[in-house]
Amino acid sequence: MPSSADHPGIPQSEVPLLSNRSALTAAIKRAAQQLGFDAIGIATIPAHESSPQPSQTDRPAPPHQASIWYQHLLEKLLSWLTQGFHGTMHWMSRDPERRANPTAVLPGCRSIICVGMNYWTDHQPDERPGNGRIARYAWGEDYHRVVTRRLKRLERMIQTIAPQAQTRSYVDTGPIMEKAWAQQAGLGWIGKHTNLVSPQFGSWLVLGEILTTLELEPDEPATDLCGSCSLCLRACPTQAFPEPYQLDATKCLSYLTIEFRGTEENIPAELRKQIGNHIFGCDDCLDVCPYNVYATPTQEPAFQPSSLTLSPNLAQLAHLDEETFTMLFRKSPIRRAKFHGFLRNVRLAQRASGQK
Ligand code: B12
Ligand code: SF4
Ligand code: SF4
Repeated sequence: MPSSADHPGIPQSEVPLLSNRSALTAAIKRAAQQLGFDAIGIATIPAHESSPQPSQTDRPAPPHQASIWYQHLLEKLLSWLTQGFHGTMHWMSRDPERRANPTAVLPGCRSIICVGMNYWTDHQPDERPGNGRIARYAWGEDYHRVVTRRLKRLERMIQTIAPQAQTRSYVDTGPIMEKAWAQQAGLGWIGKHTNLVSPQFGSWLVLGEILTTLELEPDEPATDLCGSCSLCLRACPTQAFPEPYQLDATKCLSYLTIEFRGTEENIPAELRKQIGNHIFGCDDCLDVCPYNVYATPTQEPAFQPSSLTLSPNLAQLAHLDEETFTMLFRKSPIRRAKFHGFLRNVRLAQRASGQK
């Protein structure tokens, strides 16, 4: 018999059988909080929409079946893709209908448990000449690892208290539009810089979610509080926002320094010049958001920076060999750029700082 020690936040008496919707929702939220998630919310899917939808049959869904919400998501995604804003991220254009529709990912999905982890620390990047800059989300251990570990524990707990439930967890690891569902679940709103802004943590949440067949109690969707502000749009060094709430990733330094696999010469000259000291990711639009005043330092040890990520010395990094790169960044999101991409970024930053 499982003990409550295996399932933080749940009294022993509740462990095996929680069938009541609100008790189940409360127990899951309590457990998620105890597992270290900073933001937790539930988005739900009405029953008549929770059967598998078009992408499984390749036939368009009759209009009465296709929910307005999926259509909304699908339209946003298709418009982004047809404008080519995904660049070389071809995986983003694979089966957009599935990406827009969680019931195609988990047939019978009724609820999405959305979680966020605060990764803000009160350290400042050391941007003295000769150093590169690494985006905050990559200062510590890879959030995919940190969030996935906890979501797996939460999934196990859910399966114990509701054995009939099917669950599937993702942390940027599946075809889910995570920001849109987090907004529906009340974690924050999609800001003009296209990231989720939390009224409690500002720009600094990473997201994850559990899709489940359980019927849970939904939270209120969050309201957009951007108003007339446009600080993030003006802060972008490459004018990567064709309009508010829309990002042309091909111009974004985050894309160019993390996802883009080409050589220096494959990066258009006008963008190459703007890379500056960004050697992995970019926080420029996130940094200026006024809602960051509410950010408090994370208590999560895994997200604390090292001297390497806080003040990365370009001259030293330029001499890395592949084996050392792999060893240094084996638990870090920086692996994503791959050795050749990371060294390309370092060389560009050296050139921008007049070192080469
Ligand atoms: C592809 C991707 C990227 C691409 C493209 C970014 C983008 N904006 O699409 C690149 C490589 C550039 C990138 C960069 C970053 N990323 Co990224 N990325 C993703 C990924 C895998 C998919 C995003 C996606 O679906 N894009 C497709 C377009 C269509 O969606 P969209 O951006 O949401 O844009 C639409 C909405 O804004 C929509 N819209 C406007 N208003 C509303 C309102 C509602 C209700 C809805 C539904 C839609 C909507 O209209 C836009 C259409 O043009 C997600 C993980 C995931 N599976 O969701 C992480 C994710 C978005 N990334 C994340 C992070 C942290 C970053 C960076 C901050 C990293 C960094 N510091 O360098 C930067 C931020 C750059 C920026 N300004 O967005 C986090 C964001 C967390 C948060 N608080 O929002 C995510 C959620 C990963 C995670 N699990 O935590 N990323
Ligand atoms: S991450 Fe940097 S380059 Fe990308 S949109 Fe934001 S400010 Fe612009
Ligand atoms: S900087 Fe201003 S416009 Fe941009 S996300 Fe924050 S509040 Fe919205």
